[in-house]
Formats: sequence, structure tokens, C-alpha cells
Amino acid sequence: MKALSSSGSATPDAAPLVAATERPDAARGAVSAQHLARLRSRFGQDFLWGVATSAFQIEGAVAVDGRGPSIWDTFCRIPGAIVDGSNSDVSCDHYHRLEADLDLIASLGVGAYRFSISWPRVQALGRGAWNRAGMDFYRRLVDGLQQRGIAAHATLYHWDLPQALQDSGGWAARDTALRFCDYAQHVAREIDGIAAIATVNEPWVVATLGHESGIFAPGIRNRATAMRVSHHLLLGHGLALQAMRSSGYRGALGIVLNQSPVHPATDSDADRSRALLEDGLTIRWYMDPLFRGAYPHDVLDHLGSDAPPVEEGDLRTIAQPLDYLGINYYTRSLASASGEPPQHGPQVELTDMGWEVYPQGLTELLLRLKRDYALPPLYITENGAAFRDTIEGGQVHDAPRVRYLLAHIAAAADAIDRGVDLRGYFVWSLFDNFEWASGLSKRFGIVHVDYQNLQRTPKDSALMLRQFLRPCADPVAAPSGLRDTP
Ligand code: GCO
Repeated sequence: MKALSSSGSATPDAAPLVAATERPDAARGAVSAQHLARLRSRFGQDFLWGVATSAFQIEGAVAVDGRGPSIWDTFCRIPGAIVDGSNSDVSCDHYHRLEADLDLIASLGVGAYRFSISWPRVQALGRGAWNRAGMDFYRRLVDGLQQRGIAAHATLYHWDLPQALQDSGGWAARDTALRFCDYAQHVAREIDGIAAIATVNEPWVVATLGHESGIFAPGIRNRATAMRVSHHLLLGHGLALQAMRSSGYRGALGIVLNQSPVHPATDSDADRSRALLEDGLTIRWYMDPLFRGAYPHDVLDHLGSDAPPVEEGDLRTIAQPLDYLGINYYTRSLASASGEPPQHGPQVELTDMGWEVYPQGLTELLLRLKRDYALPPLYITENGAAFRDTIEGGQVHDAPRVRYLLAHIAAAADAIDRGVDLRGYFVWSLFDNFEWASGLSKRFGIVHVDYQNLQRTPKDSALMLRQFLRPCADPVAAPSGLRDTP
């Protein structure tokens, strides 16, 4: 998810995605093997390539095998909350198609798969009894990845809070951080073989879109509540890290933040100070407590009485050493004091979300983080784009997505060349899936999903990724089993 609602662009100078001589064929999304090989050679052999999903967006099966309702199940029932009136009761039905989907992931040649664990599937009420069937599902998932030689990168909280916890205050209640800690410890102890665990995905989205603008679950509109939520998410993260470490988990532990460089829409002083504030609210509000043990003063001043209550010791808990930091990058943000969305020049390419394609922002962001913080190794845990794909004759020629991915991978390489310790890159997303308040209307996948019959069809971007990762494989034909997986 991008960080700000005011994003857009008036940049006349947006750099071409791929140098003209190397630009993939616009019609078919075909890219020369030479281009792919050259790009690949900019990354070390140990660099981790993966694809990413989240539980609520793909699993379906919301009321089977003891899963409890989540806040997103509830939110989907509010008239008008989801633009197309859809829900995720079925979505990709991944829960029932696990083995075939794992084969599909393996056929792409990736080294890692980033998925999330649905808290209400493993603990229906968010406290008390554990749900054996839910735990078994994730055990099968992790075992299946291991059997295929793919590293399991799990996220514990990708927004699907058990509804029962919301009923007792949700993340605005400090107790939810303690419940989260119990859940984290249980998962880390009871599911063997997870290579990396991220505590929370995009706390800014949970706090701000869920509790200030209210466009995401649970749909609350109150800034003070949103800021309490942000603090409790960070506290829950810190408590969970301590608990997982002390219970003997030996994989890598981290957190995932969504970040966009914030640029002033114009050179005016007003826009510049707005950009500084938005940078504070979206980036420094999370990075400073995690890596400096303090909330940024300018943001605290701005919040005044909406600042969250912070108890003695909280910041020490939050600033636990991390094994890695995950960054989700989609676009940049443009800040304007007037609040008016900036106009886009005709040269600016927008995705189907209306987000500016701005790959150089990824390099800029990574260099800035390196400059300002003492960082652990970094991973791009999400990067990708929604476009209006069409399927014709069993093929999806998603040339804009191919260009987007290649340009951002090149931007990641630029950051590495300039000293950033970047260890991996995950495409968002493996599948077209339930895109939150946009429902099923936005397609982010490199694999197309037909929501009528649930058939999976790798798009050109998936075939490109496979060729990028496994250059010896047949560059044209899909691997057997890749098409027509049920
Ligand atoms: C996010 C979420 C994803 C979104 C993606 C596109 O990080 O925002 O992890 O669930 O689907 O970002 O908006």
C-alpha cells in the first residue's frame, strides 16, 4: 500500500522505465534474455528472490475448520466499504488449493515465499484456545515450501485481527499488544521451519487507514485512536520479538514498513513543510522508535493531545535489535499544503491504482534510510503494480507490469551499487487477489485469477520472472503445471 492519499505527480522529468534500446516490446511484454541476464548479474548469488501474498487476500475459506471472523470479514459487510461490493469469502480459494499453488510458486524459480498467517484461523477469538486445523494448514504450507526448497517468510499480522479482539477494544487497547505477543510466541514455537518472521505488516496502514481515515477495517475515524493504535502495534512488535527470541526461535525476526519518499508538490515553503510533516507521520514515526528509541519531536508537537500514551519502558521494548527490516515500496508521495491532489503531466505513467510509476524513488528511499539510521539488512518485501489486464487465449500480456518490475529491480540494484545492504526482493503479488477496499477490482498479480472458475494463468510478468530467475528454462513455454492449475 502506498503511504499517502495525496500522492500523484506533476513531474515532467520522470525517467524512462527502461532505456529505450532495452525497452521490452510494448505489445507482448517480451524482454530480451540478454537484458534479463544483465540485470540479474547486478545481484549476488545469495540475493533472495520471492513472491508475496497475505492470508486474508487469498485464502478464502473464512468460515471453515474453526476459523473465527476477522475485522475484515466484518468490514466487508458494511455497505459501501468495498468499492465493488465484493468480499474475500472465496477470493483465490488458496486454502483449498495449497498443493497446486505451491507447485505454481516453485515453477517460478523463486527462493522464498512471503505469506501471512491468519490470526483468527489459528486462534479464533484472539485469546484462549488454539485451533489445531488452522495451525496444521500453516504447517503444511511451511513443510510444502521446505520440500520444494523455498524459504518460508511469514508475517504474523497482515491486518486480519480476530473480530473478538476488536470487540474488546482492538489495537486501541494496550491488552491487544499482549495478546499479539502470545500469538507470536505460539506460532514461533509450534510451527517448525519458518526462515523469517515479520511481526506486523505496514503499521501505518493499520493505524491511519483503519482508524483515522476509516477507509480500511475496522473503519474508525479518530486521530487520537489511530496514534494509540500505532503505538500498540509497535509495542506488540517489540514484545513479540522478545517472546519469540526467548522461546528459542532461530530464524530471522523483523518488521515490514510501507514507505514512500515524500516530495513537496511545489517549491513553496508551505509545501516543503507539509512534506516534512508527512515524512514524519509516515516514515519517521515508525523508523525513529524502532531504530532510535524515540518518537520524532516535530510529529509529537504536531499531534499535541492526540499523541499516544507511552509508558515507561515501552520505547526500549520497541527498539529491539532486528535481524532485518522489510520495506514495501510502490510509488512516491507528493505533499501539498492545500491538500489538493497534484495534477499529473501526460508523460507520467500511472498504475490502475492511480499511483505514479516512480522507480527512482526506491533508490532514493533506500539511500535515505541508510543515511539516517543504523539499519539491519533490508528486504524489499513488496513491490508491484495493478494494471487492467485482459486475458486472451489463455495469455495475459501485461507489458506495463513487466516494465514496472524491471525498472524497480534496476532501481534496487542502483541502491546496492551505492552501498545499501539489500538482501532480497519480493514481488507483490503472486496472485490477483482481494485488494482491500478496492475488493476484486484491482489486479496486482503476476498470475491471473479468474474469479468465476478460480483458474490460475501466469501472466507475461510471471514468465519473465521465471526466465529472469531460471535463464536456462524454456523462455517461451510455461512450465508444465504452471498453466491450468486448478
Ligand atoms: C500492503 C499490503 C498489500 C496490498 C498491496 C497493494 O502492503 O499494502 O501488504 O496487502 O495489497 O500493498 O496495495
